[in-house]
Amino acid sequence: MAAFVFSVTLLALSCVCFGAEHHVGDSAGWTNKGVSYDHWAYSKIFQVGDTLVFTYKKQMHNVMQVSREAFETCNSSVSPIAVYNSSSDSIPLQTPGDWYFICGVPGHCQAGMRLAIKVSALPSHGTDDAYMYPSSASPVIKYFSKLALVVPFLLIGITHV
Ligand SMILES: [Cu+2]
Repeated sequence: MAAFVFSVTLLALSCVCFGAEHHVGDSAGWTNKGVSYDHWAYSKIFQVGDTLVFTYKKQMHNVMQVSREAFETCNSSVSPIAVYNSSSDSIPLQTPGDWYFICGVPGHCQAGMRLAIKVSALPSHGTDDAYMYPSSASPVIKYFSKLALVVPFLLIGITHV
């Protein structure tokens, strides 16, 4: 029972303290086979603390984090901010603002392997509600978020009596 409650607590905490994982291109991954990454990103909300996961065949692609200019011109010869080539790259989004990624293999950026996202700030270590939740969150969401945090601790207290 205690183990169950503990895992529920971890789940509840992970929802608040750790960001979402975004798998770029969903099941298609990072590819030059006709995925629109504009379209993929359009429906997503990216926040500080989230992680981008790029999955692809190592021999065929890579991931370069680049400047806006390099993104717009598909110029991979401008020194990139970061280069990833593990075939499964988890990139933590640590700062708010615009992030740009391209594939550095010649022709691939032009073929659509380019991703621009906007990361919004969401400080995750505050204790005040105003810092933990975006001001747009409804009171109901705030209430249940709080409940999700408090209830498992109450349960732990009960099971340990
Ligand atoms: Cu590529």
